[in-house]
Amino acid sequence: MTTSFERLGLNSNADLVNTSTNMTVQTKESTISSLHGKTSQIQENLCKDYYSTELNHISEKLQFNIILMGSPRVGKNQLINAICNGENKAEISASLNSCTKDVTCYFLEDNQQQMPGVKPFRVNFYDTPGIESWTDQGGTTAMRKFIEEKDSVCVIYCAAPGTFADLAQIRPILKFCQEKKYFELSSARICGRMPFEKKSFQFNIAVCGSTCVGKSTLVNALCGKEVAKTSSSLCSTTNEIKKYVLNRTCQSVNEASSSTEYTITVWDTPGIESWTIDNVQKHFTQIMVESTPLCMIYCASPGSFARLDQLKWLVETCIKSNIFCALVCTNKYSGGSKQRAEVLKDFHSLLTSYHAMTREEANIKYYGNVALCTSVNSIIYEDMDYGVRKDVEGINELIFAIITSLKDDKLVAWCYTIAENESFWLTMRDKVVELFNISRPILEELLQKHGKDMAKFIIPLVMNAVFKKL
Ligand SMILES: Nc1nc2c(ncn2[C@@H]2O[C@H](COP(=O)(O)OP(=O)(O)OP(=O)(O)O)[C@@H](O)[C@H]2O)c(=O)[nH]1
Ligand SMILES: [Mg+2]
Repeated sequence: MTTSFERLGLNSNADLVNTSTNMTVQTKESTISSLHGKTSQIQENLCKDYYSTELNHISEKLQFNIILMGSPRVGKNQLINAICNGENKAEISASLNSCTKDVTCYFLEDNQQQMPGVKPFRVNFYDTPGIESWTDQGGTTAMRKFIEEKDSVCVIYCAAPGTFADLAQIRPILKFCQEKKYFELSSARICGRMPFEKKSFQFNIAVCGSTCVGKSTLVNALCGKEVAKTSSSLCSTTNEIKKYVLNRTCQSVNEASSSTEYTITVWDTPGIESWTIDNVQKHFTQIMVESTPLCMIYCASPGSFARLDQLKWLVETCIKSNIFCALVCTNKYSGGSKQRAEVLKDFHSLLTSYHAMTREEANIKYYGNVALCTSVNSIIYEDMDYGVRKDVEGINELIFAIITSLKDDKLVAWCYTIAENESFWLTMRDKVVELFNISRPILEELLQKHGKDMAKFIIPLVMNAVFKKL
């Protein structure tokens, strides 16, 4: 295995100075015992906490990358062989010339600690050429890139007494590793860093718009259950800011007893059309800025009244704070198609002043990863007088569009928000699978086992896919 490291040729013997007193050199014994301890612990925890089928899927791809750095002939290859239980994996040379001219990969499959049904882990050792002979910037930059690319669990720096090492080159790399926590042999890194480092996450979603446009109905349609109270009377149901708290627990894979709590608060707000802009700012600054929602959903229905100055302030505030905006024409059949088109036109012209429209798909206009607008029918629409009946429309598409627009932990929180929406997971399953590149055989197996309760296993698969990309 080779990479594009730039080598300038070896330094002459005259350059050799003893700098080893300033460096930390890990002994073979401590490295070996640390590695064995950690791998078996990780394996045990995975077995306890994960579905076995999913575990198989993960462990198929489960690889630890360890990068060895240091000057030539300081015993990096010897160390690899020692860690690999004395197997002669890495080439050793007695000659003065370094053996390692390019990055070489040696691997160790942990076949000693196999458990029934668990595939062995693979540890890749990347033996890198001595960095003291690289051009200053080229060497450290290439090494940092390589460490990041390999997402290594550990970087071992080797130096032998009496050899030369340029600390000016090493320090930035060690600092980089420290910042990225590469020195930690952390099992959390197997499935990604983010979700398992923190123990609880708080997320918010703000839903706003004028009175009786279908805000609460949309919240229920998105969540797939009745969380918000709705009313068909002329009187407004939501006369104060209401919050619906959804608590989800995600089983952690790195500590048997621990789990990560996701708390998602949906803020269902009263109609704001009669509020002064000062009031809008006062109430929403608290929701928008202090709790930075992962998404702001603004609702307006055809023929309803909405204040564009309020909407403009909301959108602007969100965009500044990196809050995704979904402008939704709710209860789309309640007014004529002309009114519906007008609402969408207003949304479009407002959003284009912040970001150009990037695509239109399934009746959804996207404005980069900043905003979208669409129209939905959250519940069946029936007009007996005219014999009109319309099914629910656009909800699954809206959920999926938000999935494609969010990233990382916000995306996971959104998935948890709509976790109980069976209709979404069933209808949009193939799209979700395709988007996150989820293995179909694994999915089929889980489907057969767990049937309808799909969110329970599809969300961990999504999480796995999301955090692997970090
Ligand atoms: N058919 C149909 N009816 C809807 C839709 N959205 C809302 N409605 C109806 O419109 C009425 C008002 O809906 P709500 O969800 O309570 O509206 P809201 O915006 O939350 O109202 P307030 O909280 O009072 O401001 C209810 O009778 C809903 O059933 C929709 O998409 N389709
Ligand atoms: Mg309401």
